[in-house]
Amino acid sequence: MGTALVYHEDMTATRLLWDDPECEIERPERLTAALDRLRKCGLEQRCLRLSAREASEEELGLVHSPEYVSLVRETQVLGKEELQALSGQFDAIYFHPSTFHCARLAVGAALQLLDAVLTGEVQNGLALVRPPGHHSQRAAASGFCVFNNVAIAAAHAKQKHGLHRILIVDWDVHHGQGTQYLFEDDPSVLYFSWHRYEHGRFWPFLRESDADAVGRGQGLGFTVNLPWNQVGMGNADYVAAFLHLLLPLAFEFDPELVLVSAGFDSAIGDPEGQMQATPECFAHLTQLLQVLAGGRVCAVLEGGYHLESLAESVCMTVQTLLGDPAPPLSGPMVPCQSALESIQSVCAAQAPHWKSLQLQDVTPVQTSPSTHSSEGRPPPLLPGGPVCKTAASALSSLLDQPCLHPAPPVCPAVALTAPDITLVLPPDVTQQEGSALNEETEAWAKPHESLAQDEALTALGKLLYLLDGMLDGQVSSGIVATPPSAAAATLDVAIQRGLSHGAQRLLCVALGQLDRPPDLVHDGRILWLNIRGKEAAALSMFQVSTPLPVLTGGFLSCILGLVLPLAYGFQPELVLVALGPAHGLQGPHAALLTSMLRGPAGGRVLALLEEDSTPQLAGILARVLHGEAPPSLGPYSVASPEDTQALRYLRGQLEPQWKMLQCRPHLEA
Ligand code: X5A
Ligand code: ZN
Repeated sequence: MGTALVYHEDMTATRLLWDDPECEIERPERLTAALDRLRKCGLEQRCLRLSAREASEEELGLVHSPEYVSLVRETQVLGKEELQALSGQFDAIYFHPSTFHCARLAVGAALQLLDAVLTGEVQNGLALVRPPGHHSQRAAASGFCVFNNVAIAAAHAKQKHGLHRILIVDWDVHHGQGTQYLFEDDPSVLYFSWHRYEHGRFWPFLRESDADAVGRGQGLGFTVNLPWNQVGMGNADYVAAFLHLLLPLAFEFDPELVLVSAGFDSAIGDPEGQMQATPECFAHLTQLLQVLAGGRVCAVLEGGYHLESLAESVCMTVQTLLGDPAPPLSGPMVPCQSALESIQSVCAAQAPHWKSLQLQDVTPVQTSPSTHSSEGRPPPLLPGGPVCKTAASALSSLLDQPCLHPAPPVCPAVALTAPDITLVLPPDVTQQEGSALNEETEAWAKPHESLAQDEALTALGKLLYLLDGMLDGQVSSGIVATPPSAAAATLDVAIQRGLSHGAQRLLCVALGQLDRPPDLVHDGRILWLNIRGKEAAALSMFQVSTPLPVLTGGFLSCILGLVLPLAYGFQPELVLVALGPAHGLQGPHAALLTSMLRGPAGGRVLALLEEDSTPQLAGILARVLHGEAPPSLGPYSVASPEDTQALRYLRGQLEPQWKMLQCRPHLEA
């Protein structure tokens, strides 16, 4: 399951033939710059290259009026003066004799991408197109857009593929008012757009771009506008908007497909957007969307006018679609007040329509919540015998698959350290017997009774070898099976090794009965997060414990509202995620958590699970660490009042120190 890249050179033909300072930024070099950079980075070669076809007039008719299609068709034979006169009838538009051809290729490219994804030929992909589409309306061109490429793709997905729930994420810096108008009463298309707004003082100057435009009729709540009222929004603002707003809605919506109106004028350097988000941020946005819809993500280029920034951001997007880990985000992860005000106003406007938002209207709760018993939880996963054999075969079949995309130089490794089998990738790591324990390591292991046996020590040696490989950058991620009684001890030794190796920030996410090792340093190098089914407590900003939510809704708000904001705020070099005794997680939930924890640490995630976990669990974790999409969680169920209360309490406690937890501005601001 690869990544498609859809393109046609003819789309470089359309260009501005007269003087117009507003339109001159939409140039052919936008496409060539992006494509050249994809080639230079070796990314184009890893994709399935598809040559764009022209959309048929019937396909254009899915969203445009016959009269408008005729009008555009007739521009093919007009002279320059006539083209200019006609262009003047629209807002920020130029026509060229090749416009009709190019615009039909742009739509055709989006449709080809969609068909390739929905027939299962590829997992995801990008269509590199001009002209862009999201400002285009039923009977009007606007903002460089002639036909609405993404809207036609959505209509086609409904009509030809029978889809019922399509999410459109418009991360272009302009409001895709065209797309909004086309679906505003349609509950089968959830349209999310953030955009430079400045209280209505930025193009296209529309009242209906504001947060209170939420759709109409049956479509109430299925239009989501996040207006940015200041320029300079950066990585923290974008990630916060995804974690606190878009993703809760998206999981509740449970889309079958994600379409991205992928404009890169929202990136740093762009003259239109004036924003600050770095190209890496688009890797993170992409990765955050890949956990939806079984990973079926179709990105279609919209704006992006700074050639360098555009090219780099396109590469980040494609690299992530290919499954590579996203590079860590730079800069302080602190959303600005204006961003928080915007996010808060959207939450307020949308809360009547979405259960997932009703819960998170956080009023800091300072009183201690009631303790939570673990009664009523699902039983732990059935013992499925040795984890290793099935995981090994899952992995080797993974490797045998004809790969459209040769893996990047740094691949995941898997060390399953049960006595009967060891499987470690890549091969140069396989040969190793694991590190011999040195004096230092033996001293760490000694106090732990559970590590007294040879087998446990051998397993430990392999884990430590893998850990070193990750810290040295030879391996990106891994899985280790620990002897059942030795999970806590193994985790303890792993942390010590990480620290002695010089790690400055280590995030431990411990699920189930795993206590924080007693002698651990308290100097901010370890962020310890225990999700286990007892009470909610923040002993310090680096030591947090929360009940294990039972229902999908509670699990999601825990991940999106607590774990990921902390992880993104901490910016760890490495994440240890340990599934300890009685972790109680279903495979899809464990896969989602593991997959999302790849984000904050540049993909460096080491998963520890007990040897007697189900084999399916190891296989599923191996696949997500390899960059595959986690399986869908299925229909949304609302969080329990206890889970909501615990989360509110913790957020109230931790928000002053961890700014990424905020989803509304300080009251005094
Ligand atoms: C697709 C896109 C921008 C139009 C700006 C007009 N259009 N001032 O980014
Ligand atoms: Zn734009």
